[in-house]
Amino acid sequence: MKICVIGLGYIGLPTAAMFAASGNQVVGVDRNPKIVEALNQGKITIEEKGLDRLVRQVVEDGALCGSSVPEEADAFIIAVPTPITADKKADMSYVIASTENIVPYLKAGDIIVLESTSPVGTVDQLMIPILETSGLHIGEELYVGHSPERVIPGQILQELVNNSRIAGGINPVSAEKIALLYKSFVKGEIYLTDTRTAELCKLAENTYRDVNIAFANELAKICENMDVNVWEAIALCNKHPRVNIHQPGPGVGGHCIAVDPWFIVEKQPKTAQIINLSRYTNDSMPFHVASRILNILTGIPNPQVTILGVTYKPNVDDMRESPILHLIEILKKEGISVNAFDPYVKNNEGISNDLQEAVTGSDLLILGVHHDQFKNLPFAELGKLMDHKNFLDTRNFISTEDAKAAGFHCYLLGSK
Ligand code: SAJ
Repeated sequence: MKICVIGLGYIGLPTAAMFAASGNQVVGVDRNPKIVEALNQGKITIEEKGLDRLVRQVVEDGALCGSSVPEEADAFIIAVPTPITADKKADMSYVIASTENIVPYLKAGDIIVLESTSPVGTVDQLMIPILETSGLHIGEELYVGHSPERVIPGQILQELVNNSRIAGGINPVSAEKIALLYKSFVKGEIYLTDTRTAELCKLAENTYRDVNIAFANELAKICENMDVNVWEAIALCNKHPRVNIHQPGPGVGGHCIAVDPWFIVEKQPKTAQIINLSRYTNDSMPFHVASRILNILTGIPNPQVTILGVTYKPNVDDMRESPILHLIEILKKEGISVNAFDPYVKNNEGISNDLQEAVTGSDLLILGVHHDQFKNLPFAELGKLMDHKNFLDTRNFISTEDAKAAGFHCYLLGSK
């Protein structure tokens, strides 16, 4: 099959490479010429385990190439961003533009799949009217639907193949055609449904996690007030066979969990109460951590802190919607001087790759993200470089024995 993948980001590029590696002829389309140029040289512009090798291979084999415009194909996959506006509404402009851009290249028999996470009704209310301008009959000549991915950054290639996924069609035959298309590389089960259900499922999956994390974060605040260690309490609760409380932390980041629940709230503002409150609860966490920090720094003139880890989750270089970036902003507004250190974030002004330099003169070390390499921090050595030896762990990641032995005062989010 010839497949045109529109959008070569975190999802589009790996998906394009997978289709190409499984016997299809794939054109990856992106409006960013740098991404297209790099792809045509077999190079990638994002970091994802194993992706560089796979892309190099399929480009060398002639199975994948980049282009700035779509081409005629048997299937079109739209994997463009659906960001959120300042007033928490889905910005569908990229989906609209991509749908319009493929219309001139459509022919009878083509399959069109929206992969981008989108509000319920996007396929039937937003895309179908545009696709109808092709003059082709929707559901009979054009097979249209939504098949959202379920992959976790850092394990995208493996999860693309092994996870089950949903194929939602505008009619049953569309769902079947979409499922067959993805079966070229998906080994997991593919479940057929309609487009609206598929759209809702994707949003509900990430909202499930957001709501559960909000519950954990609320428990963390409660425990701080009640002299209970939330981490110990959650671990013990989770021994119950039907309880699975998530982990508290400095907030929720990433391009999915911190965004998708708003797509439900936008459409159902009066009904989506728990979802709405959970978003606010998780967004409140950087402020909560900042208030703990201000308390710890009480009495220290011109305080300086060092934050270890700024990405939105551990062991990746991705800073999208990172709550730590938000925390840094809040602290700076409070007049605190902030150094940030992250071994994953390269060539970024303001984020150091030199731990010693980042802690020198600091009054407080804050663990923001639990990258594996932070497990054994050299507290004795770091303490010598600091003005005051304070340590705040927002992830319950570090056993504080070494820190305490080196003279640090240790604090933990979710504990007094
Ligand atoms: N987090 C917590 N406590 C937890 C778990 C996570 O505070 O117990 C925070 C993390 O620190 C991070 C954020 O939540 O800031 C999100 O991280 P994540 O690893 O949970 O999720 P994402 O955004 O990387 O990927 C999610 C996944 N969705 C679910 O697990 C339901 C993934 O499967 C989706 O494909 C992806 O969103 C997506 O693209 O929608």
